[in-house]
Amino acid sequence: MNKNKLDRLITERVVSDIHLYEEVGSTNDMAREFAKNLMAKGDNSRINELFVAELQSSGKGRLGRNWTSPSGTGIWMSMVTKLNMDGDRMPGVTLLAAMCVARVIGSTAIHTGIHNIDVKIKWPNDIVVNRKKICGILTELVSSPEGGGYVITGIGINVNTTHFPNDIRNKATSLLNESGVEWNREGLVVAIITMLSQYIKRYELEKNLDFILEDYNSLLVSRDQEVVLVDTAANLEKSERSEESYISRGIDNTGALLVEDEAGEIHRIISGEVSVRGILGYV
Ligand code: BT5
Repeated sequence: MNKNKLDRLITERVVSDIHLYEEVGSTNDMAREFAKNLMAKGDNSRINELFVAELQSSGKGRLGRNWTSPSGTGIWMSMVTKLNMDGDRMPGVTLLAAMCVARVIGSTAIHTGIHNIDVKIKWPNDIVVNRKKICGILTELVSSPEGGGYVITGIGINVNTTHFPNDIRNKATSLLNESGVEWNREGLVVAIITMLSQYIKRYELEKNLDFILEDYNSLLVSRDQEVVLVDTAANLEKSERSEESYISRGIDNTGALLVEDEAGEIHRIISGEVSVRGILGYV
């Protein structure tokens, strides 16, 4: 990744600094250490700081799962943002990040004349293209005992990746695989981080997700379709699916997913409690 092409983020004051690494364990862990150090020093001045790596040797998903992050082909990045809201609003940041990634991929495709990219959000933290996973988001909170703290927004995007390990080959894809052309990683980083920092500021002010609701729901995969709920605490590959199916009705302004049961009753699913699957598989 060419740092000069990311510098616009600094000159336009979107982020205060960018840390670019050839190899790290996990950019979320780097960002977390950084946030902890800031808190230990009592330094409240920095707002956004970005950590980007070419390769992650132990990229993380949720609940201890792995994130495959091969060298030079993807975007593996984490943004540290000073928390100016209650920690319990943090799951909303995951949805904002998903929205930004989906919108930026969609608009980049249009501007470059690529028409075979159908980008959707799989609530709460996946972006899928042509029904396969192209991006995952891992948001973490570093809170201080005195209140306040930092949000770490980790974003992993398979951009120009051509090979995936066997265990994810059927459900993972990349922008190159789907479009047949290489994508510019720096351009995507600049556009996503610029949009995300604007969205986070607006979320802090408005304290709810009304401002993205319609747009988000229009991008939601399986909307108005049948879904089943899977216990995330169990191993997803082995877990039993619930017998009952629901109709996905989109998110509300807190970020919860609304699902309708057979009796027409609406249930709110809070991010992290369950995984939502289409009736035929991953999407
Ligand atoms: C996620 O978790 O999807 C969150 C991934 C976040 C990755 C970013 S990269 C920058 C930052 N630093 C980190 O260490 N992490 C963040 P989850 O919903 O739990 O999905 C994990 C599952 O996705 C795995 O169990 C695999 O099945 C699948 N998977 C792993 N690597 C993948 C990849 N490169 N592409 C698509 N699917 C993948």
